[in-house]
Amino acid sequence: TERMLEFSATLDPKSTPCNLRKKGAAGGGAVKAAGSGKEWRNQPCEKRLEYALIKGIDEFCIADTEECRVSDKYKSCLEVIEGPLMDGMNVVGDLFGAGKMFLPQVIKSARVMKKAVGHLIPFMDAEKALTGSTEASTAGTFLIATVKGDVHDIGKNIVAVVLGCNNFKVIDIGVMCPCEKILDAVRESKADILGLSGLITPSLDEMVTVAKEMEKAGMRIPLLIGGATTSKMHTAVKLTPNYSGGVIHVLDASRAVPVAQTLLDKRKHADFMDDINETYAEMREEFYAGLEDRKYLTLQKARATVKPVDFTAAPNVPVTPKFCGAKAIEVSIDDVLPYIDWNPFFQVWQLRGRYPNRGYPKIFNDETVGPEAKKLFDEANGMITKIKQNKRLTLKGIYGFYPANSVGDDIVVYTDESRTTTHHTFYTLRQQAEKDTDEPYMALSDFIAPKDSGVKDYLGMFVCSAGFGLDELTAEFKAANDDYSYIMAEALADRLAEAFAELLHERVRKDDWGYAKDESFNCEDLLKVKYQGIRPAPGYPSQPDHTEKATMWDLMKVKEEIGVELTETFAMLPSASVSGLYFAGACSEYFNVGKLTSDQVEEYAGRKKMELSEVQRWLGPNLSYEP
Ligand code: B12
Repeated sequence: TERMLEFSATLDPKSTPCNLRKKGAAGGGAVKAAGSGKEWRNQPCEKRLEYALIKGIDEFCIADTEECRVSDKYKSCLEVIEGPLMDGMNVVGDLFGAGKMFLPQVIKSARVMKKAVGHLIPFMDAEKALTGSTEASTAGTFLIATVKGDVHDIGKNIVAVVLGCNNFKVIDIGVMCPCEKILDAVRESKADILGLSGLITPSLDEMVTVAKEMEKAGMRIPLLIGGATTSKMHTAVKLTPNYSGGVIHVLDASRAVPVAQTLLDKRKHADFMDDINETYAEMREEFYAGLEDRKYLTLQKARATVKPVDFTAAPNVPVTPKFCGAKAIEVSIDDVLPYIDWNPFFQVWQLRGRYPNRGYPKIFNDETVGPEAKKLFDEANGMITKIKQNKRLTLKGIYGFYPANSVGDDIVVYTDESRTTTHHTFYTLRQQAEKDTDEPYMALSDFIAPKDSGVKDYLGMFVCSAGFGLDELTAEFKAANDDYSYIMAEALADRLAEAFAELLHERVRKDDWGYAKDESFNCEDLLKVKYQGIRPAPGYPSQPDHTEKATMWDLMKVKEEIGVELTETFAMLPSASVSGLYFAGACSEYFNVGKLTSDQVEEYAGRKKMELSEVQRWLGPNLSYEP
């Protein structure tokens, strides 16, 4: 109950007890609506609430809750919550667990629940004054946080709502949480479980810090790990050995519930943890055996595999961009709409079509998820229209081109066309894991003409954000207890940021850099990367080092020009932002740097003039060895 009270603390003032009815008076929720699709309104109020919770209909929930409250059946508001409302939510939880309800529906159910509970709060306060406590049982207290430096919110929010629907008291302490803040919050809230979330790789290391500190502090509560960058392997290898209270990696929101329930069930906890620990121990063995088995080329040998590109002959002759330096731009939502890739949007909502209806738009034909996917898509477009009309989001970006050449595995950027003074240097990493083929072992620098070739080449870069205005928008949804719209707005801003990057890249190819003036691809082709050139992002597989973003920020004065900032672990704020480098050459392609050996890491640290230990920390997931 406390959880719901907190959920509803900021509820719309409409639900103050101004239209208080006398006990026993009719609630007025039922209507004569035969044949109107509202026959469910003729059922008793408990059944109506259950129906509304399952269907996510919030239209009548306050009237129906009020009817329960004033009926003689319930002695207190608490009984209404623990009775009909929790009963309805239990059905929702069961249906979701059984795969019969989908995530968007569950999040709408949570919205109904919050509104209903929010209506009861003022009455509960009055009851509390009379009778003392309004404490009720919960499934347990779950504290959730995104670790220091990371701005990941959406996955964390989804997990929080789904756990809330299953009667957990969820305390969400937000994003960018330093270790001390997390530990203090655990102590203060007497949390039963701690959940950590992270989107980018530096967060993996931060999670290790939290695990170690929990151990030092003698904590015993289970630690749940989730978020796109996390994995079962990382949890098994890096986290479990550092915390003896139990660490479990959880793949998605639906799995978070049974895991949390099992952990808090005294009869099941020990067996469950034994099982997890056994699996993770096996994984650790596999991991360390793999480290020994894998073969790598020395950096020197890897470099020797590179076949020189003739940058003086077609199609590799560099094209001179229209300008050098950086330009800030603003685009409209209408500009980017045609470039949206809707597939990750459906992934956020855990809606997956089955073959042959896998991706968008075929997902709408899927027998199981099709109708829900279509409804979600329509609602997403409805929200986009409102965001446009009310000018709620601003899309700001910056992009630039610079005279550049490669020098070994580095890319030097010159102050001007005279190419005499180095302005900045980008450092790239080369593949070393042995291949079965005679393919070269690539580094991004291979795609830029070497300095000693005398060829004038260029490097481009960009930062795109669709997150300006998002915090204000989501704060309004949060205040209205509308998690569905909150998560929807975040998911859409992410889509707009990526669509912006796609649009800008096309403009760059066709116009500003103009190396593919006659290109003519539809959106599907663009998303399949049929065009010439690449835009690898620091953090993506061909450049796993997030610190390289700092060079882009410095060169283009990103923060000063458009206001996108970097956190201490190089996440971007606002969170709905993407950044990357542009390589124009026909020879450029995406690849995965993969694992690196110490010879390269040591050399890389020397080139970057960084402490080896620091470089090893940033490149943690890419090390083929234990530092
Ligand atoms: C969509 C996406 C984006 C979006 C939005 C990201 C966001 N805010 O969530 C945008 C386009 C903005 C983006 C940007 C970037 N991204 Co991105 N992105 C993705 C992508 C494709 C999907 C992530 C996603 O949103 N999934 C849907 C959400 C709902 O799922 P989720 O976060 O995983 O959460 C679920 C579970 O993990 C779990 N969960 C989450 N937290 C918790 C916590 C607990 C306690 C529990 C129990 C469970 C749990 O439940 C959630 C719900 O089911 C992934 C690749 C992938 N397939 O995962 C890359 C990925 C996460 N991105 C990555 C990177 C590098 C970036 C950028 C740094 C790239 C760049 N230079 O521009 C930026 C960083 C943004 C920033 N602000 O700093 C990397 C991160 C790894 C790394 N190397 O650091 C990934 C893994 C891609 C890759 N393979 O390299 N990205």
